[in-house]
Amino acid sequence: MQQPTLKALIFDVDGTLADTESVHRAAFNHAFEELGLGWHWDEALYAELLDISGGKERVQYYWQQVKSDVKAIDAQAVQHTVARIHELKTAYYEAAVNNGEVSLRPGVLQLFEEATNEGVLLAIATTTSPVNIAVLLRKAMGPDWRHFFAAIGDGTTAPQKKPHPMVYEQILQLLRLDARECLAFEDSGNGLKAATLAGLPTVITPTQYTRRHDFSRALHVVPDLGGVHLSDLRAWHQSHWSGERLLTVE
Ligand code: XBP
Ligand code: MG
Repeated sequence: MQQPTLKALIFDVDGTLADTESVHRAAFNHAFEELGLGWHWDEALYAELLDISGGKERVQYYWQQVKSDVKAIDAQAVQHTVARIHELKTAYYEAAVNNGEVSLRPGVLQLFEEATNEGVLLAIATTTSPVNIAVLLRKAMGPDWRHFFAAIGDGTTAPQKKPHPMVYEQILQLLRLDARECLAFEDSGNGLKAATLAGLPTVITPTQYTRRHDFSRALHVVPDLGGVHLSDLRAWHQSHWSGERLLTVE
Protein backbone atom coordinates (compact mmCIF):
# COMPACT_ATOMS: atom_id res chain seq x y z
CA MET A 1 0.00 0.00 0.00
CA GLN A 2 1.41 3.40 -1.11
CA GLN A 3 2.69 5.53 1.81
CA PRO A 4 0.32 8.58 1.90
CA THR A 5 1.84 12.07 1.64
CA LEU A 6 0.90 14.73 4.22
CA LYS A 7 -1.18 17.27 2.24
CA ALA A 8 -3.25 19.15 4.84
CA LEU A 9 -3.33 20.20 8.51
CA ILE A 10 -6.85 20.52 9.98
CA PHE A 11 -7.13 22.57 13.17
CA ASP A 12 -9.76 22.77 15.87
CA VAL A 13 -10.16 26.32 17.24
CA ASP A 14 -11.10 26.58 20.91
CA GLY A 15 -8.36 25.15 23.08
CA THR A 16 -6.17 24.29 20.08
CA LEU A 17 -5.46 27.46 18.10
CA ALA A 18 -5.95 29.49 21.28
CA ASP A 19 -6.77 28.76 24.92
CA THR A 20 -10.15 30.50 24.72
CA GLU A 21 -12.50 28.69 27.10
CA SER A 22 -11.89 30.96 30.12
CA VAL A 23 -12.86 33.94 27.93
CA HIS A 24 -15.91 32.04 26.63
CA ARG A 25 -16.88 31.29 30.23
CA ALA A 26 -16.62 34.96 31.24
CA ALA A 27 -18.70 35.94 28.19
CA PHE A 28 -21.45 33.46 29.15
CA ASN A 29 -21.48 34.88 32.71
CA HIS A 30 -21.69 38.48 31.44
CA ALA A 31 -24.68 37.51 29.26
CA PHE A 32 -26.41 35.73 32.17
CA GLU A 33 -25.88 38.80 34.37
CA GLU A 34 -27.12 41.28 31.74
CA LEU A 35 -30.29 39.21 31.28
CA GLY A 36 -30.80 38.96 35.04
CA LEU A 37 -30.92 35.14 34.95
CA GLY A 38 -29.11 34.69 38.27
CA TRP A 39 -26.93 31.98 36.66
CA HIS A 40 -23.15 31.73 37.10
CA TRP A 41 -20.79 29.14 35.64
CA ASP A 42 -17.65 28.71 37.78
CA GLU A 43 -14.52 26.93 36.43
CA ALA A 44 -15.46 23.51 37.82
CA LEU A 45 -19.03 23.61 36.42
CA TYR A 46 -17.81 24.95 33.07
CA ALA A 47 -15.23 22.15 32.81
CA GLU A 48 -18.15 19.68 33.08
CA LEU A 49 -20.38 21.64 30.70
CA LEU A 50 -17.61 21.62 28.06
CA ASP A 51 -18.59 18.00 27.40
CA ILE A 52 -21.48 19.60 25.48
CA SER A 53 -20.10 21.02 22.23
CA GLY A 54 -21.62 24.29 21.05
CA GLY A 55 -22.51 27.29 23.19
CA LYS A 56 -26.26 27.17 22.47
CA GLU A 57 -26.42 23.43 23.17
CA ARG A 58 -24.43 24.01 26.39
CA VAL A 59 -26.87 26.69 27.65
CA GLN A 60 -29.91 24.57 26.74
CA TYR A 61 -28.41 21.54 28.50
CA TYR A 62 -27.66 23.59 31.64
CA TRP A 63 -31.16 25.09 31.69
CA GLN A 64 -32.90 21.70 31.19
CA GLN A 65 -30.62 19.70 33.50
CA VAL A 66 -29.75 22.16 36.23
CA LYS A 67 -32.61 24.69 36.24
CA SER A 68 -35.76 22.59 36.32
CA ASP A 69 -38.08 25.58 35.63
CA VAL A 70 -37.56 25.21 31.87
CA LYS A 71 -40.18 22.47 31.74
CA ALA A 72 -42.81 25.09 32.52
CA ILE A 73 -41.90 27.04 29.36
CA ASP A 74 -42.73 25.91 25.82
CA ALA A 75 -39.91 24.73 23.53
CA GLN A 76 -40.14 27.75 21.21
CA ALA A 77 -39.74 30.19 24.12
CA VAL A 78 -36.71 28.19 25.33
CA GLN A 79 -35.13 28.29 21.85
CA HIS A 80 -35.72 32.03 21.63
CA THR A 81 -34.17 32.72 25.04
CA VAL A 82 -31.20 30.44 24.37
CA ALA A 83 -30.58 32.25 21.07
CA ARG A 84 -30.74 35.62 22.86
CA ILE A 85 -28.30 34.49 25.55
CA HIS A 86 -25.92 33.16 22.91
CA GLU A 87 -26.11 36.29 20.78
CA LEU A 88 -25.21 38.43 23.81
CA LYS A 89 -22.47 36.03 24.87
CA THR A 90 -20.92 36.09 21.41
CA ALA A 91 -20.85 39.90 21.48
CA TYR A 92 -19.05 39.84 24.84
CA TYR A 93 -16.60 37.21 23.54
CA GLU A 94 -15.90 39.22 20.38
CA ALA A 95 -15.20 42.34 22.50
CA ALA A 96 -12.84 40.42 24.77
CA VAL A 97 -10.84 39.01 21.83
CA ASN A 98 -10.68 42.46 20.22
CA ASN A 99 -9.39 43.79 23.57
CA GLY A 100 -6.48 41.36 23.26
CA GLU A 101 -7.63 38.93 25.96
CA VAL A 102 -6.82 35.91 23.74
CA SER A 103 -3.64 35.06 21.83
CA LEU A 104 -2.75 32.06 19.68
CA ARG A 105 -1.05 29.19 21.48
CA PRO A 106 2.73 28.63 21.03
CA GLY A 107 3.85 27.30 17.67
CA VAL A 108 0.55 27.78 15.84
CA LEU A 109 1.59 30.73 13.64
CA GLN A 110 4.96 29.12 12.91
CA LEU A 111 3.24 25.95 11.67
CA PHE A 112 0.84 28.02 9.57
CA GLU A 113 3.84 29.71 7.96
CA GLU A 114 5.79 26.50 7.33
CA ALA A 115 2.74 24.75 5.87
CA THR A 116 1.94 27.71 3.59
CA ASN A 117 5.56 27.93 2.41
CA GLU A 118 5.65 24.20 1.64
CA GLY A 119 2.24 23.94 -0.06
CA VAL A 120 0.58 21.94 2.73
CA LEU A 121 -3.06 23.05 2.94
CA LEU A 122 -4.53 24.56 6.14
CA ALA A 123 -8.14 24.01 7.25
CA ILE A 124 -10.34 24.61 10.28
CA ALA A 125 -12.87 22.20 11.81
CA THR A 126 -14.62 23.64 14.86
CA THR A 127 -17.97 23.64 16.66
CA THR A 128 -17.67 27.32 17.54
CA SER A 129 -19.50 30.14 15.76
CA PRO A 130 -18.00 31.65 12.57
CA VAL A 131 -17.72 35.12 14.12
CA ASN A 132 -15.48 33.68 16.85
CA ILE A 133 -13.09 32.26 14.24
CA ALA A 134 -12.96 35.54 12.34
CA VAL A 135 -12.36 37.76 15.40
CA LEU A 136 -9.60 35.47 16.71
CA LEU A 137 -7.72 35.07 13.43
CA ARG A 138 -8.21 38.65 12.22
CA LYS A 139 -6.63 39.83 15.50
CA ALA A 140 -3.78 37.29 15.22
CA MET A 141 -3.13 37.24 11.45
CA GLY A 142 -4.57 40.50 10.09
CA PRO A 143 -7.46 41.21 7.70
CA ASP A 144 -6.24 38.69 5.07
CA TRP A 145 -6.41 35.75 7.54
CA ARG A 146 -9.05 33.91 5.47
CA HIS A 147 -6.71 33.48 2.47
CA PHE A 148 -4.47 31.10 4.43
CA PHE A 149 -7.22 28.50 4.81
CA ALA A 150 -8.35 26.16 2.03
CA ALA A 151 -11.54 25.21 3.92
CA ILE A 152 -13.42 26.11 7.10
CA GLY A 153 -16.10 24.04 8.86
CA ASP A 154 -17.82 25.52 11.94
CA GLY A 155 -20.90 25.31 14.18
CA THR A 156 -23.13 26.63 11.40
CA THR A 157 -21.90 24.35 8.58
CA ALA A 158 -21.98 21.20 10.73
CA PRO A 159 -25.05 21.20 13.01
CA GLN A 160 -24.12 17.74 14.34
CA LYS A 161 -21.33 18.76 16.68
CA LYS A 162 -18.27 16.96 18.05
CA PRO A 163 -17.84 14.13 18.98
CA HIS A 164 -19.89 13.62 15.79
CA PRO A 165 -17.38 13.57 12.88
CA MET A 166 -19.58 15.73 10.60
CA VAL A 167 -17.35 18.81 10.53
CA TYR A 168 -14.21 16.77 9.77
CA GLU A 169 -16.02 14.80 7.05
CA GLN A 170 -17.13 18.11 5.51
CA ILE A 171 -13.57 19.42 5.48
CA LEU A 172 -12.19 16.26 3.82
CA GLN A 173 -14.84 16.62 1.12
CA LEU A 174 -14.04 20.31 0.60
CA LEU A 175 -10.30 19.58 0.41
CA ARG A 176 -10.93 16.56 -1.85
CA LEU A 177 -8.41 14.65 0.23
CA ASP A 178 -8.38 11.27 1.92
CA ALA A 179 -8.08 11.29 5.74
CA ARG A 180 -4.79 9.42 5.33
CA GLU A 181 -3.30 12.51 3.66
CA CYS A 182 -4.11 14.81 6.59
CA LEU A 183 -3.45 15.43 10.29
CA ALA A 184 -6.00 16.85 12.76
CA PHE A 185 -5.12 19.04 15.77
CA GLU A 186 -7.39 19.00 18.83
CA ASP A 187 -7.47 19.80 22.57
CA SER A 188 -10.36 17.69 23.89
CA GLY A 189 -11.76 14.17 24.13
CA ASN A 190 -14.79 15.11 22.03
CA GLY A 191 -12.53 16.61 19.38
CA LEU A 192 -10.30 13.55 19.30
CA LYS A 193 -13.35 11.29 18.93
CA ALA A 194 -14.72 13.39 16.04
CA ALA A 195 -11.40 13.47 14.17
CA THR A 196 -10.68 9.78 14.77
CA LEU A 197 -14.16 8.76 13.58
CA ALA A 198 -13.39 10.66 10.36
CA GLY A 199 -10.21 8.57 10.00
CA LEU A 200 -7.79 11.35 10.91
CA PRO A 201 -4.59 10.78 12.90
CA THR A 202 -4.76 13.48 15.57
CA VAL A 203 -2.19 15.57 17.46
CA ILE A 204 -3.46 16.68 20.89
CA THR A 205 -2.45 19.83 22.79
CA PRO A 206 -4.47 19.69 26.05
CA THR A 207 -5.58 22.72 28.07
CA GLN A 208 -6.26 23.02 31.79
CA TYR A 209 -9.90 22.12 31.01
CA THR A 210 -9.07 18.95 29.05
CA ARG A 211 -5.80 17.59 30.44
CA ARG A 212 -7.64 14.71 32.20
CA HIS A 213 -9.49 13.59 29.06
CA ASP A 214 -8.75 10.20 27.42
CA PHE A 215 -6.20 10.78 24.64
CA SER A 216 -5.13 7.13 24.28
CA ARG A 217 -6.15 7.11 20.58
CA ALA A 218 -4.14 10.24 19.73
CA LEU A 219 -1.21 10.09 17.29
CA HIS A 220 0.79 12.35 19.64
CA VAL A 221 0.04 14.36 22.82
CA VAL A 222 2.28 17.43 23.29
CA PRO A 223 1.90 20.27 25.84
CA ASP A 224 1.70 22.73 22.92
CA LEU A 225 2.96 23.17 19.34
CA GLY A 226 5.92 25.34 20.36
CA GLY A 227 9.01 23.74 18.76
CA VAL A 228 6.89 21.38 16.64
CA HIS A 229 7.84 21.84 12.97
CA LEU A 230 6.32 20.55 9.74
CA SER A 231 9.23 18.12 9.53
CA ASP A 232 8.15 16.60 12.88
CA LEU A 233 4.56 16.30 11.66
CA ARG A 234 5.72 14.59 8.47
CA ALA A 235 7.75 12.10 10.55
CA TRP A 236 4.82 11.39 12.92
CA HIS A 237 2.45 11.02 9.96
CA GLN A 238 4.85 8.64 8.17
CA SER A 239 5.50 6.51 11.25
CA HIS A 240 1.75 6.24 11.84
CA TRP A 241 0.98 4.93 8.36
CA SER A 242 4.14 2.84 7.97
CA GLY A 243 3.07 1.24 11.26
CA GLU A 244 -0.30 0.46 9.68
CA ARG A 245 1.38 -0.98 6.54
CA LEU A 246 3.52 -3.25 8.76
CA LEU A 247 0.29 -4.43 10.35
CA THR A 248 -1.35 -5.15 6.97
CA VAL A 249 1.83 -6.89 5.65
CA GLU A 250 1.97 -9.37 8.56
C1 XBP B 1 -15.41 24.53 21.41
C2 XBP B 1 -16.86 24.62 21.65
C3 XBP B 1 -17.55 25.93 21.46
C4 XBP B 1 -16.97 26.99 22.42
C5 XBP B 1 -17.92 28.15 22.56
O1 XBP B 1 -15.29 24.53 20.01
O2 XBP B 1 -17.48 23.61 21.96
O3 XBP B 1 -18.91 25.71 21.75
O4 XBP B 1 -16.85 26.39 23.71
O5 XBP B 1 -18.19 28.72 21.28
P1 XBP B 1 -14.02 23.78 19.31
P2 XBP B 1 -19.72 28.94 20.82
O6 XBP B 1 -14.63 22.71 18.44
O7 XBP B 1 -13.33 24.87 18.53
O8 XBP B 1 -13.13 23.21 20.41
O9 XBP B 1 -20.42 29.60 21.99
O10 XBP B 1 -19.63 29.82 19.60
O11 XBP B 1 -20.24 27.56 20.52
MG1 MG C 1 -11.47 22.47 21.08
